[in-house]
Amino acid sequence: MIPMSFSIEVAEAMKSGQPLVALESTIITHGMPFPQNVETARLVEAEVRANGAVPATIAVLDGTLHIGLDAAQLDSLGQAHNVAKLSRADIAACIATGGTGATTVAATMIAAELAGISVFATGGIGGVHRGAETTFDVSADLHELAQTAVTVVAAGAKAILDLPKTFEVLETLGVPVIAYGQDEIPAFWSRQSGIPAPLRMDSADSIAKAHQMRGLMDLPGGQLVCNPIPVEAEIAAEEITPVIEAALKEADAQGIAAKAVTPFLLDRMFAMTEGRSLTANIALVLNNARLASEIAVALHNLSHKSAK
Ligand code: PSU
Ligand code: MN
Repeated sequence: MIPMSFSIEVAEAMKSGQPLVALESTIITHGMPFPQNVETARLVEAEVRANGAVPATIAVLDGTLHIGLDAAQLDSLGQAHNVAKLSRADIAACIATGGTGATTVAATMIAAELAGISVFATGGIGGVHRGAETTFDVSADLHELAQTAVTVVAAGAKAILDLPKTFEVLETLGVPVIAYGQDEIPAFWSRQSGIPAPLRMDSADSIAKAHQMRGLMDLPGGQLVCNPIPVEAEIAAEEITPVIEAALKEADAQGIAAKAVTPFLLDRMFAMTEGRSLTANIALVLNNARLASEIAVALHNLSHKSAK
């Protein structure tokens, strides 16, 4: 048996058949500094509730896979040091050996599917890193989207990545990439990437129907919904690009590799923008939580209709 534990709120929601939205924990432990990380996690959960769904923040604590964290668990995770960053490769080993770890997009998708949760909100997914032609650094998030049936709402892939290569790989893997309400894929801190979106949808209902159709057709894998950051929180591409380039240069000079790359870059961007990158990151996560909740509610209504 998988040691799994459901928070009281999540257990109640499952019993009474309410829509749920999964949330990841790597953004808490490796994506934002304390105390903004814990504050943001709470705001995101509140945003999900305000939009008619129930939040399930996912993490591995002392060998148990938690679906939903209580206030004390969230607080201690947000302040803990040396928490593992778990992806598909290491989540089982962490549980089996009694470890503690935060779940990335890939690991959160795995846990959400195990728990029967179909919709997940995050900030930005991992992808193909710049220079991947020599480092081979491609996030496991991409392959997870190709095999696990969860709809992931993000503000695109993090702009520290090679975005054209990231979306090429998603196309190769057969992952539907849906821009919400615009024709271009958004670029995390900025609304535009210059990359045309393969699919565009303007309502949560359409996204829910597409999710349901993939299930009916037995197509494995999920969907990536790219929700642009709200206009008022955006950092224009001209402004953020030099900052990204400076952060990348530092990472290179210091020989930062593998799992450390994304947290290092986010942390340097935070320092170099005097916190603006973080303010934008918080705004986009909240915006994604809202859309994910609407999709979860729409999917819930669809499955009830088809059951009748
Ligand atoms: N989104 C954010 N901040 C983050 C992440 C996403 O706004 O820190 C995390 C996610 O957990 C994602 C991970 O899965 O970064 C990608 O890491 P890597 O590039 O090492 O695969
Ligand atoms: Mn990587």
